[in-house]
Amino acid sequence: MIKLCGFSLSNYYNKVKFVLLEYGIPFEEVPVQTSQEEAMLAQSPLGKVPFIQTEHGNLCESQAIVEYLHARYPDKGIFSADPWEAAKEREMIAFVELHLELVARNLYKEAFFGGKVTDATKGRAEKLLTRHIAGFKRLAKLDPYLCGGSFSVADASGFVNLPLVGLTTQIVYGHDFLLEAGVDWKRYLKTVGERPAAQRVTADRKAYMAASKPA
Ligand SMILES: N[C@@H](CCC(=O)N[C@@H](CS)C(=O)NCC(=O)O)C(=O)O
Repeated sequence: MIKLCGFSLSNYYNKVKFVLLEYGIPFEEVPVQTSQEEAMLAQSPLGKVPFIQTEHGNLCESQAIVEYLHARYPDKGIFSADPWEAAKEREMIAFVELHLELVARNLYKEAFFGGKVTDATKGRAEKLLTRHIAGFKRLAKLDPYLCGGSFSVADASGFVNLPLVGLTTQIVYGHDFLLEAGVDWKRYLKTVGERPAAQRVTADRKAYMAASKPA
């Protein structure tokens, strides 16, 4: 059975977990923290989560994992059968992760971890996010799902990543760039959040946060 390694606060861990749950693929969770220790680097080359353990060995990078699951379980229909639809789902995932989340990530230190980022970092992230969110808005259907009227694998990524972008900009700049641009991620979250897979991901994330709070 596939072992999913990481922790329930990680957005990329939760993306893969969402996919495993949503498409009914059996898996086991193995709690692993990020680290730069040799033992961890031997498992995941950058010490990042998630990674999976399989009978073939380990695999990291959430999108590579999702692609592997799609190829290994072709009957599950993780990506659409139609090549165009499937390509649009991949495009959407790339947009959310590379152009939105990865840019916002430069600000997490200040948004969530009690640190500070430089004004230069803030300025650069603001410029990029403004441009990228406008592009995302041109692409995303949000009626109600990212790629249109039906849930797709892109929503596993949207569900875990869009709130981070909204919350980060709200905390760091005092306004939510997504909401301001007319991307109603809160409504989107409600819609996707009705799915049992999303509910499990959210419940586990909350439990993890509660357990990590100092007494
Ligand atoms: N591109 C990677 C990103 C994974 C990632 O950044 N994971 C974070 C946790 S959400 C991590 O391991 N951070 C620790 C580090 O960067 O050293 C993926 O899609 O899996």
